[in-house]
Amino acid sequence: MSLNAESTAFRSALEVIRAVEPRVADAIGAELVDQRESLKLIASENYASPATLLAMGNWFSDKYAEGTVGRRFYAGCQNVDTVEALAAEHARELFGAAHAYAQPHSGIDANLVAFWAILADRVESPALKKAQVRQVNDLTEADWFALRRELGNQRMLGMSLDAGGHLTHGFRPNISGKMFDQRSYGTDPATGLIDYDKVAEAAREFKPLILVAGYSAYPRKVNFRIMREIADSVGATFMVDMAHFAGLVAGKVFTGDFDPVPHAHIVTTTTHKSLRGPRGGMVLCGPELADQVDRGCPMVLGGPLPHVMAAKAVALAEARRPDFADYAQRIVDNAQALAEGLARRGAKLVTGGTDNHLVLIDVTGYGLTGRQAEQALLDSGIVTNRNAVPRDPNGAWYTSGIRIGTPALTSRGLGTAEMDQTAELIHTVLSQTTSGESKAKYVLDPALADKVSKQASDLLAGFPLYPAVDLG
Ligand code: DSN
Repeated sequence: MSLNAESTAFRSALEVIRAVEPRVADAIGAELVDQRESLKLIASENYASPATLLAMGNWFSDKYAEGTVGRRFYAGCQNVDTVEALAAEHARELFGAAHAYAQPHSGIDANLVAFWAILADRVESPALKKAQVRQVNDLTEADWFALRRELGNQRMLGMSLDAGGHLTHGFRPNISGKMFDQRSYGTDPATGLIDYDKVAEAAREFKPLILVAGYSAYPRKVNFRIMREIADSVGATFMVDMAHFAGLVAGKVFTGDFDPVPHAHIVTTTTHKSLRGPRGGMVLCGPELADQVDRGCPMVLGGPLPHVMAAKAVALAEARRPDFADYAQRIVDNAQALAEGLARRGAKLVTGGTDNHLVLIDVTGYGLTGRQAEQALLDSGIVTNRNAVPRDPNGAWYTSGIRIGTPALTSRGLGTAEMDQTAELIHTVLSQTTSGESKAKYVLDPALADKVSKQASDLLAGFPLYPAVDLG
């Protein structure tokens, strides 16, 4: 797409919106300004391409398409079939998966599809077979009652939240914690790394139906070959949630033992983090679970979003291009440069560094809580999020960590030299901030915050965001 065409497309869209509700057009414009001017270091965010963004804003949004490609509960889905099939084809080719399901609206939805596919395969199907019926409606009341109890009485082993695991991996505030009897594996207190012997021990004791690997705040690689061996040793289904690092898998930075696709029975992801697509989710699996996964809608998902699946197809096509591998490698190079820059200046990092896209700073080294540090950085034009660190003394709300990630700034073109400058800005703010009278209060000289904001925006000026888009 030429720069002129992009500019015209976005400007025209805003004019059309402005004619109906100008405040929405203004908010969209203001969001672009904010994203242009701040150092976006939230590890789960990115900047989707203009083609991906534009694929979402159209009449596909108007179409109902429950079911799957070629097997819908609504008529007239031929064009939805085209984009859903394209998204799945690109995903299969990109990740080397036998089957791909492009409908989940988010990561939690993708995980719910996976959990219920596993439960259907491991619990429901054997019960139907035993009762010699084809489907649940044919069960007697007594058998149905027994099956419901059995479905609700299964075990999951996943990474603990404070070690970097995700809420949807069986934690009580999330539906997964209400569905499963969950136990967690953590990280080694000395190294901060996953101790696979301890995971194996927990699996032997707990005998989970599902072993989950994947994280949202663990700055290291996971050996999925070893995790699969552990799952096999106890008869568990091995599920990987690669939402955070899907872009690194797609870009072949994570290969061999560190690529989850050949090792897991089922893999879930979001499409908008390091993969740089539209907001949404996806499930990959082998042929054994494919039929159950395809029942995701209407099993746990509402009607598919064809406009988002169109955008997934576009973004996955982009990720199949050779330059995406270069992008993925630069994400990790940048994260390592940022980690080294911070550590050199005295920051305390969980595990001492990173080999993926994220860095976790333990801000107790600066005498701050995560909440204080997050706000002080935000005042200074640096957008991050607070995050628990292993065995966090400040709990999940205030926390003791700041999670930073490089997918977005790498998309914008910043490199390792700029990461060192970014480390300097972060260290300057954190070392000049002091704790206030509560875990949320802090003291930072506003003149310093303004100075750093200006330095951040000067740093970004050389890397224009959506350069074609001139909102006037
Ligand atoms: N919200 C995502 C993240 O920030 O990691 C995961 O749910």
